[in-house]
Amino acid sequence: MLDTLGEFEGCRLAEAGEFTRRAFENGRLDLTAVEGLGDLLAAQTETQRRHAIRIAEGGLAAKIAEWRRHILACAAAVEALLDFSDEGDVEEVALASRIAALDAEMSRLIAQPSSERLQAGVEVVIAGPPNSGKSTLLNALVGREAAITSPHAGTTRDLVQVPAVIDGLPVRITDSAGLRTQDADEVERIGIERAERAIALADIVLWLGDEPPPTKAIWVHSRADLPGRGLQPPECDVMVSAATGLGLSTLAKRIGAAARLVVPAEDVVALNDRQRAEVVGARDALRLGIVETDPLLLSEALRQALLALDRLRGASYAEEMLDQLFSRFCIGK
Ligand SMILES: Nc1nc2c(ncn2[C@@H]2O[C@H](COP(=O)(O)OP(=O)(O)OP(=O)(O)O)[C@@H](O)[C@H]2O)c(=O)[nH]1
Ligand SMILES: [Mg+2]
Repeated sequence: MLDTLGEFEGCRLAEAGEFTRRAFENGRLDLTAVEGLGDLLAAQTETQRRHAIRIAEGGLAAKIAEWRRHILACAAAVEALLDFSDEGDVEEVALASRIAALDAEMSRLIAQPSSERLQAGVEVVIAGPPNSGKSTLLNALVGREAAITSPHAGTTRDLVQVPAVIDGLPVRITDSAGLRTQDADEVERIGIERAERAIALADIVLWLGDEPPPTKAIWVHSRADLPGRGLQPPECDVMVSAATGLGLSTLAKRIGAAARLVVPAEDVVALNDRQRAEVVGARDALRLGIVETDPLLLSEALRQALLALDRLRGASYAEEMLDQLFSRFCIGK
């Protein structure tokens, strides 16, 4: 059917994201809504979907419109100051508090983790001494035999990384070589170095040792079905048995709670890195402006803030940036 249609003059397949691009170029969607739509198409978890929808439906666009309204009002007040400078005092106070409120709101958004954190997933590393049941726990958490397990200490050497969804959140779980200083051969020692690097970079460490964890971690008392291990030591956070499933759902909740601190909060508009850079630019311009005593310089600072917001909403943009953005879309979307 497509071949036949293609024989008509002027008839061709739509390009990736072409309909959305038209909507954008005709001013029906702003750039942030388009980015949100792109994230929505790529969303794999409920949390990603909710954040993407908020942006796609104009959550950020509405904020930008409000910020622009305030900045334009300030700019008008500054123009008035310039024209009638002898009666300025009252106006200046109102300006300062208005700009401080904008600064506070932008800073709140900037302080949130970026939405890229939601796409990459929260880094969870399983660590501990050899044979503590790390690989078995990984397999239990992801529901498949992702890593080799055996009674032989030193089984895992490479990092085994598995994307998963825990408690509705995207995570990447990494199983690592058991940490030990003695009896490790050369390959295992390389594995231990990798494990240590992974632990240092992790958002959340699950520590399966009987000794205290070397870093901040969720301390897991593992293999709780084995004789003599059926009681949770007071210093441990959770007791699990990968063999029987005991405690796995409690552990998942603990991981979820820790992961929620790393990703943007549920009820905020999460900025991506591009959006954050422009909001930072706008806020910093406002901050510079507010300390200016010369209304001309303040007026220029407000103009710079507006330009940053224009880049943010895509009123000015680079063609290559659009090509890159729309290449993520499916054909015809
Ligand atoms: N009964 C019982 N055995 C377990 C449990 N978890 C792991 N094991 C056993 O303990 C042994 C070691 O498990 P692994 O998961 O390979 O341990 P590991 O920490 O990954 O070990 P390395 O990769 O060598 O560092 C295996 O024989 C597992 O079957 C558990 O919850 N209950
Ligand atoms: Mg292992």
